[in-house]
Amino acid sequence: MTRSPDHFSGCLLGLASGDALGAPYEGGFMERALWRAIGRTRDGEARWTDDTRMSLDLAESLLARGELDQADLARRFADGYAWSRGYGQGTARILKRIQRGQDWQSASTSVFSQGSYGNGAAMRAPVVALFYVHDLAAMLRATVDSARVTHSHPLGIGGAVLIAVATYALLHQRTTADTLALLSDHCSDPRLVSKLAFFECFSDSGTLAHAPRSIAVRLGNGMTAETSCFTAIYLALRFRHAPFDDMMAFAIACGGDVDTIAAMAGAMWGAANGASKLPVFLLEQRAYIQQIAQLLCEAGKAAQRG
Ligand code: 8NA
Ligand code: MG
Ligand code: MG
Ligand code: MG
Repeated sequence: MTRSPDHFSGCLLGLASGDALGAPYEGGFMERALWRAIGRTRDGEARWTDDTRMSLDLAESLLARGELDQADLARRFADGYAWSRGYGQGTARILKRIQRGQDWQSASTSVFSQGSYGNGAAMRAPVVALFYVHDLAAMLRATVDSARVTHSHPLGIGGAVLIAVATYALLHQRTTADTLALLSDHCSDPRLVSKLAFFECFSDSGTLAHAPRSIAVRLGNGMTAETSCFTAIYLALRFRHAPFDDMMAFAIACGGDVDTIAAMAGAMWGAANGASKLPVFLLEQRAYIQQIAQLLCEAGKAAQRG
Protein backbone atom coordinates (compact mmCIF):
# COMPACT_ATOMS: atom_id res chain seq x y z
CA MET A 1 0.00 0.00 0.00
CA THR A 2 2.11 2.93 -1.27
CA ARG A 3 1.15 6.44 -0.30
CA SER A 4 4.53 8.07 -0.71
CA PRO A 5 5.05 11.82 -1.18
CA ASP A 6 5.83 11.03 -4.83
CA HIS A 7 2.28 9.73 -5.33
CA PHE A 8 0.78 12.90 -3.82
CA SER A 9 2.85 15.03 -6.20
CA GLY A 10 2.00 12.66 -9.02
CA CYS A 11 -1.70 13.17 -8.42
CA LEU A 12 -1.67 16.97 -8.35
CA LEU A 13 0.98 17.37 -11.07
CA GLY A 14 -0.83 14.74 -13.16
CA LEU A 15 -4.01 16.79 -12.87
CA ALA A 16 -2.29 20.04 -13.89
CA SER A 17 -0.33 18.30 -16.67
CA GLY A 18 -3.47 16.72 -18.19
CA ASP A 19 -5.22 20.08 -17.97
CA ALA A 20 -2.39 22.10 -19.54
CA LEU A 21 -1.56 19.53 -22.25
CA GLY A 22 -5.25 18.99 -23.06
CA ALA A 23 -6.32 22.64 -23.11
CA PRO A 24 -5.11 23.35 -26.69
CA TYR A 25 -7.45 20.58 -27.93
CA GLU A 26 -10.61 21.55 -26.05
CA GLY A 27 -13.66 23.04 -27.68
CA GLY A 28 -14.22 24.26 -31.23
CA PHE A 29 -12.22 26.37 -33.67
CA MET A 30 -12.65 29.63 -31.74
CA GLU A 31 -11.61 28.17 -28.36
CA ARG A 32 -8.54 26.54 -29.90
CA ALA A 33 -7.53 29.77 -31.64
CA LEU A 34 -7.90 31.66 -28.35
CA TRP A 35 -5.79 29.11 -26.50
CA ARG A 36 -3.04 29.33 -29.14
CA ALA A 37 -2.87 33.03 -28.27
CA ILE A 38 -2.98 32.81 -24.45
CA GLY A 39 -1.97 29.23 -23.66
CA ARG A 40 1.63 30.02 -22.63
CA THR A 41 3.00 32.21 -19.83
CA ARG A 42 5.63 34.88 -20.57
CA ASP A 43 8.27 32.31 -19.60
CA GLY A 44 6.94 29.83 -22.17
CA GLU A 45 5.26 27.53 -19.63
CA ALA A 46 2.09 25.67 -20.59
CA ARG A 47 -0.83 27.38 -18.81
CA TRP A 48 -3.50 25.36 -17.05
CA THR A 49 -7.19 26.25 -16.85
CA ASP A 50 -10.12 26.36 -14.41
CA ASP A 51 -9.62 22.67 -13.57
CA THR A 52 -6.25 23.26 -11.89
CA ARG A 53 -7.18 26.68 -10.50
CA MET A 54 -10.20 25.27 -8.65
CA SER A 55 -8.15 22.25 -7.48
CA LEU A 56 -5.54 24.59 -5.99
CA ASP A 57 -8.29 26.73 -4.41
CA LEU A 58 -9.70 23.58 -2.81
CA ALA A 59 -6.29 22.39 -1.59
CA GLU A 60 -5.46 25.81 -0.14
CA SER A 61 -8.82 25.90 1.65
CA LEU A 62 -8.42 22.41 3.14
CA LEU A 63 -4.89 23.22 4.30
CA ALA A 64 -5.89 26.58 5.83
CA ARG A 65 -9.06 25.35 7.55
CA GLY A 66 -8.03 21.77 8.36
CA GLU A 67 -11.38 20.51 7.05
CA LEU A 68 -13.89 21.14 4.28
CA ASP A 69 -15.34 24.59 4.96
CA GLN A 70 -17.89 25.49 2.29
CA ALA A 71 -18.00 29.24 3.00
CA ASP A 72 -14.19 29.51 2.86
CA LEU A 73 -14.12 27.40 -0.30
CA ALA A 74 -16.77 29.54 -2.01
CA ARG A 75 -14.80 32.69 -1.22
CA ARG A 76 -11.57 31.19 -2.59
CA PHE A 77 -13.29 29.95 -5.76
CA ALA A 78 -14.73 33.43 -6.31
CA ASP A 79 -11.37 35.13 -5.64
CA GLY A 80 -9.58 32.70 -7.97
CA TYR A 81 -12.00 33.18 -10.85
CA ALA A 82 -10.44 34.63 -14.02
CA TRP A 83 -12.16 34.73 -17.38
CA SER A 84 -8.96 33.70 -19.18
CA ARG A 85 -8.90 30.29 -17.42
CA GLY A 86 -11.88 29.07 -19.47
CA TYR A 87 -14.45 28.40 -16.73
CA GLY A 88 -17.71 26.67 -17.58
CA GLN A 89 -20.47 29.19 -18.22
CA GLY A 90 -22.61 28.15 -15.27
CA THR A 91 -19.69 28.12 -12.84
CA ALA A 92 -18.56 31.54 -14.08
CA ARG A 93 -22.01 32.97 -13.36
CA ILE A 94 -22.17 31.38 -9.90
CA LEU A 95 -18.71 32.70 -8.96
CA LYS A 96 -19.52 36.21 -10.18
CA ARG A 97 -22.64 36.18 -8.00
CA ILE A 98 -20.56 35.14 -4.98
CA GLN A 99 -18.07 37.90 -5.82
CA ARG A 100 -20.98 40.37 -5.68
CA GLY A 101 -21.90 39.15 -2.18
CA GLN A 102 -24.59 36.53 -2.81
CA ASP A 103 -24.33 33.54 -0.43
CA TRP A 104 -23.00 30.38 -2.09
CA GLN A 105 -26.07 28.30 -1.21
CA SER A 106 -28.44 30.43 -3.26
CA ALA A 107 -25.84 31.23 -5.95
CA SER A 108 -25.12 27.57 -6.61
CA THR A 109 -28.78 26.73 -7.24
CA SER A 110 -29.79 29.93 -9.01
CA VAL A 111 -28.17 29.37 -12.42
CA PHE A 112 -29.55 25.90 -13.26
CA SER A 113 -32.60 24.29 -11.73
CA GLN A 114 -31.32 21.62 -9.31
CA GLY A 115 -27.80 23.05 -9.78
CA SER A 116 -25.06 22.23 -12.28
CA TYR A 117 -24.37 18.72 -13.56
CA GLY A 118 -21.15 19.85 -15.26
CA ASN A 119 -17.86 18.06 -14.54
CA GLY A 120 -16.48 21.04 -12.58
CA ALA A 121 -16.83 19.37 -9.17
CA ALA A 122 -15.37 16.06 -10.41
CA MET A 123 -12.28 17.69 -11.90
CA ARG A 124 -11.16 18.95 -8.47
CA ALA A 125 -12.28 15.88 -6.47
CA PRO A 126 -8.79 14.22 -6.51
CA VAL A 127 -7.69 16.89 -4.03
CA VAL A 128 -10.26 15.65 -1.51
CA ALA A 129 -8.92 12.11 -1.93
CA LEU A 130 -5.41 13.37 -1.16
CA PHE A 131 -6.45 15.28 1.96
CA TYR A 132 -8.63 12.48 3.36
CA VAL A 133 -6.46 9.58 2.17
CA HIS A 134 -6.67 7.90 5.61
CA ASP A 135 -10.44 8.20 6.08
CA LEU A 136 -12.77 7.02 3.31
CA ALA A 137 -15.99 8.04 5.11
CA ALA A 138 -14.69 11.56 5.77
CA MET A 139 -13.50 11.75 2.17
CA LEU A 140 -16.94 10.89 0.85
CA ARG A 141 -18.64 13.52 3.05
CA ALA A 142 -16.11 16.18 2.08
CA THR A 143 -16.44 15.34 -1.62
CA VAL A 144 -20.20 15.86 -1.50
CA ASP A 145 -19.84 19.09 0.50
CA SER A 146 -17.16 20.46 -1.82
CA ALA A 147 -19.22 19.64 -4.91
CA ARG A 148 -22.31 21.40 -3.56
CA VAL A 149 -20.59 24.78 -3.50
CA THR A 150 -20.86 25.01 -7.30
CA HIS A 151 -22.45 21.74 -8.50
CA SER A 152 -25.51 20.84 -6.46
CA HIS A 153 -27.17 18.63 -9.09
CA PRO A 154 -27.10 14.91 -8.09
CA LEU A 155 -25.12 14.08 -11.25
CA GLY A 156 -22.55 16.83 -10.57
CA ILE A 157 -22.10 15.42 -7.05
CA GLY A 158 -22.20 11.78 -8.22
CA GLY A 159 -19.43 12.40 -10.76
CA ALA A 160 -17.26 14.03 -8.08
CA VAL A 161 -17.73 11.01 -5.80
CA LEU A 162 -16.69 8.63 -8.61
CA ILE A 163 -13.47 10.55 -9.32
CA ALA A 164 -12.63 10.91 -5.61
CA VAL A 165 -13.21 7.19 -4.99
CA ALA A 166 -11.14 6.11 -8.01
CA THR A 167 -8.30 8.44 -7.00
CA TYR A 168 -8.45 7.12 -3.43
CA ALA A 169 -8.30 3.52 -4.68
CA LEU A 170 -5.35 4.19 -6.98
CA LEU A 171 -3.48 6.12 -4.27
CA HIS A 172 -3.88 3.00 -2.14
CA GLN A 173 -2.55 0.91 -5.05
CA ARG A 174 -5.77 -1.09 -5.29
CA THR A 175 -6.04 -3.46 -8.24
CA THR A 176 -8.30 -2.52 -11.13
CA ALA A 177 -10.89 -5.09 -9.99
CA ASP A 178 -10.87 -3.66 -6.44
CA THR A 179 -11.06 -0.10 -7.77
CA LEU A 180 -14.13 -0.98 -9.85
CA ALA A 181 -15.72 -2.76 -6.86
CA LEU A 182 -15.23 0.33 -4.69
CA LEU A 183 -16.71 2.51 -7.45
CA SER A 184 -19.71 0.22 -7.63
CA ASP A 185 -20.21 0.54 -3.84
CA HIS A 186 -20.38 4.33 -4.18
CA CYS A 187 -22.36 4.70 -7.38
CA SER A 188 -26.13 4.80 -6.86
CA ASP A 189 -27.65 7.11 -9.48
CA PRO A 190 -29.15 4.82 -12.18
CA ARG A 191 -27.75 7.05 -14.96
CA LEU A 192 -24.24 6.50 -13.61
CA VAL A 193 -24.75 2.83 -12.68
CA SER A 194 -25.64 2.01 -16.29
CA LYS A 195 -22.35 3.49 -17.51
CA LEU A 196 -20.33 1.69 -14.85
CA ALA A 197 -21.68 -1.57 -16.32
CA PHE A 198 -19.39 -0.90 -19.31
CA PHE A 199 -16.44 -1.86 -17.08
CA GLU A 200 -17.71 -5.34 -16.29
CA CYS A 201 -15.40 -6.91 -18.87
CA PHE A 202 -12.40 -4.87 -17.63
CA SER A 203 -9.70 -6.91 -15.92
CA ASP A 204 -6.18 -6.26 -14.66
CA SER A 205 -4.82 -8.05 -17.68
CA GLY A 206 -6.48 -5.28 -19.71
CA THR A 207 -8.87 -6.62 -22.28
CA LEU A 208 -10.66 -3.37 -23.02
CA ALA A 209 -8.69 -2.09 -26.01
CA HIS A 210 -11.38 0.12 -27.54
CA ALA A 211 -10.66 2.78 -30.13
CA PRO A 212 -10.91 6.43 -29.00
CA ARG A 213 -14.00 7.04 -31.14
CA SER A 214 -15.79 4.10 -29.53
CA ILE A 215 -14.96 5.40 -26.03
CA ALA A 216 -16.15 8.91 -26.97
CA VAL A 217 -19.45 7.47 -28.18
CA ARG A 218 -20.03 4.94 -25.40
CA LEU A 219 -18.66 6.76 -22.34
CA GLY A 220 -18.76 10.34 -23.62
CA ASN A 221 -16.42 13.30 -24.16
CA GLY A 222 -18.67 16.10 -22.96
CA MET A 223 -18.46 18.68 -20.21
CA THR A 224 -21.13 17.10 -18.02
CA ALA A 225 -20.11 14.74 -15.23
CA GLU A 226 -22.14 11.92 -16.76
CA THR A 227 -20.38 12.20 -20.13
CA SER A 228 -16.78 12.64 -18.96
CA CYS A 229 -16.02 10.95 -15.61
CA PHE A 230 -16.21 7.38 -16.91
CA THR A 231 -13.98 8.24 -19.85
CA ALA A 232 -11.37 9.59 -17.43
CA ILE A 233 -11.63 6.44 -15.29
CA TYR A 234 -11.30 4.28 -18.41
CA LEU A 235 -8.14 6.17 -19.43
CA ALA A 236 -6.54 5.88 -15.99
CA LEU A 237 -7.27 2.15 -15.68
CA ARG A 238 -6.36 1.21 -19.22
CA PHE A 239 -3.09 3.16 -19.16
CA ARG A 240 -2.11 2.75 -15.51
CA HIS A 241 0.90 0.58 -16.48
CA ALA A 242 1.62 2.47 -19.72
CA PRO A 243 3.37 5.82 -20.32
CA PHE A 244 1.44 9.01 -19.44
CA ASP A 245 2.02 10.29 -22.98
CA ASP A 246 0.15 7.29 -24.44
CA MET A 247 -2.85 8.08 -22.22
CA MET A 248 -2.66 11.74 -23.20
CA ALA A 249 -2.62 10.88 -26.92
CA PHE A 250 -5.72 8.72 -26.42
CA ALA A 251 -7.49 11.51 -24.50
CA ILE A 252 -6.75 13.96 -27.32
CA ALA A 253 -8.06 11.45 -29.87
CA CYS A 254 -11.30 11.12 -27.87
CA GLY A 255 -11.84 14.86 -28.37
CA GLY A 256 -14.44 17.06 -26.68
CA ASP A 257 -13.66 18.32 -23.19
CA VAL A 258 -10.05 17.17 -23.46
CA ASP A 259 -8.51 19.33 -20.72
CA THR A 260 -10.95 18.21 -18.06
CA ILE A 261 -11.01 14.53 -19.02
CA ALA A 262 -7.19 14.54 -19.13
CA ALA A 263 -7.00 16.43 -15.82
CA MET A 264 -9.11 13.79 -14.07
CA ALA A 265 -7.31 10.89 -15.79
CA GLY A 266 -3.94 12.53 -15.12
CA ALA A 267 -4.68 12.87 -11.41
CA MET A 268 -5.62 9.18 -11.15
CA TRP A 269 -2.65 8.06 -13.28
CA GLY A 270 -0.29 10.18 -11.17
CA ALA A 271 -1.78 8.81 -7.93
CA ALA A 272 -1.00 5.30 -9.17
CA ASN A 273 2.44 5.96 -10.67
CA GLY A 274 3.95 8.95 -8.87
CA ALA A 275 5.42 12.23 -10.12
CA SER A 276 8.73 10.60 -11.02
CA LYS A 277 6.97 8.84 -13.94
CA LEU A 278 5.29 11.98 -15.32
CA PRO A 279 6.69 13.78 -18.36
CA VAL A 280 8.80 16.80 -17.52
CA PHE A 281 7.88 19.95 -19.46
CA LEU A 282 7.53 23.65 -18.75
CA LEU A 283 4.35 23.77 -16.65
CA GLU A 284 2.91 26.89 -15.03
CA GLN A 285 3.69 26.97 -11.27
CA ARG A 286 5.12 23.45 -11.24
CA ALA A 287 7.13 24.04 -8.04
CA TYR A 288 4.13 25.53 -6.23
CA ILE A 289 1.88 22.61 -7.22
CA GLN A 290 4.50 20.18 -5.92
CA GLN A 291 4.73 22.15 -2.67
CA ILE A 292 0.94 22.04 -2.16
CA ALA A 293 0.98 18.28 -2.81
CA GLN A 294 3.63 17.81 -0.11
CA LEU A 295 1.59 19.88 2.37
CA LEU A 296 -1.43 17.65 1.63
CA CYS A 297 0.75 14.59 2.25
CA GLU A 298 1.96 15.97 5.60
CA ALA A 299 -1.60 16.94 6.60
CA GLY A 300 -2.67 13.35 5.97
CA LYS A 301 0.20 11.98 8.09
CA ALA A 302 -0.65 14.39 10.92
CA ALA A 303 -4.33 13.36 10.79
CA GLN A 304 -3.32 9.70 11.01
CA ARG A 305 -1.07 10.38 14.03
CA GLY A 306 -3.77 12.47 15.73
P1 8NA B 1 -20.79 24.38 -15.76
O1 8NA B 1 -21.24 24.24 -14.36
O2 8NA B 1 -21.10 25.63 -16.50
O3 8NA B 1 -21.36 23.12 -16.57
C1 8NA B 1 -20.96 22.89 -17.88
C2 8NA B 1 -22.13 23.03 -18.85
O4 8NA B 1 -23.03 21.95 -18.68
C3 8NA B 1 -23.00 24.28 -18.68
O5 8NA B 1 -22.39 25.40 -19.25
C4 8NA B 1 -24.29 23.83 -19.35
O6 8NA B 1 -24.18 23.90 -20.74
C5 8NA B 1 -24.37 22.37 -18.93
N1 8NA B 1 -25.17 22.19 -17.70
C6 8NA B 1 -24.72 21.92 -16.45
N2 8NA B 1 -25.73 21.79 -15.59
C7 8NA B 1 -26.87 21.97 -16.27
C8 8NA B 1 -28.25 21.94 -15.93
N3 8NA B 1 -28.68 21.69 -14.67
N4 8NA B 1 -29.16 22.17 -16.91
C9 8NA B 1 -28.75 22.42 -18.19
N5 8NA B 1 -27.45 22.46 -18.58
C10 8NA B 1 -26.52 22.23 -17.64
O7 8NA B 1 -19.20 24.21 -15.84
P2 8NA B 1 -18.19 23.29 -15.01
O8 8NA B 1 -17.55 24.06 -13.92
O9 8NA B 1 -18.87 22.03 -14.67
O10 8NA B 1 -17.05 23.04 -16.07
C11 8NA B 1 -17.33 22.25 -17.16
C12 8NA B 1 -16.36 22.53 -18.27
O11 8NA B 1 -16.30 23.93 -18.52
C13 8NA B 1 -14.96 22.10 -18.05
O12 8NA B 1 -14.56 21.41 -19.17
C14 8NA B 1 -14.17 23.35 -18.01
O13 8NA B 1 -12.88 23.16 -18.47
C15 8NA B 1 -15.00 24.34 -18.79
N6 8NA B 1 -14.91 24.48 -20.24
C16 8NA B 1 -14.20 25.47 -20.76
C17 8NA B 1 -14.16 25.65 -22.12
C18 8NA B 1 -13.34 26.73 -22.68
O14 8NA B 1 -13.86 27.62 -23.29
N7 8NA B 1 -12.05 26.73 -22.49
C19 8NA B 1 -14.86 24.86 -22.99
C20 8NA B 1 -15.62 23.85 -22.44
C21 8NA B 1 -15.65 23.72 -21.06
MG1 MG C 1 -10.67 23.74 -18.16
MG1 MG D 1 -15.08 24.62 -14.87
MG1 MG E 1 -12.68 21.46 -19.78
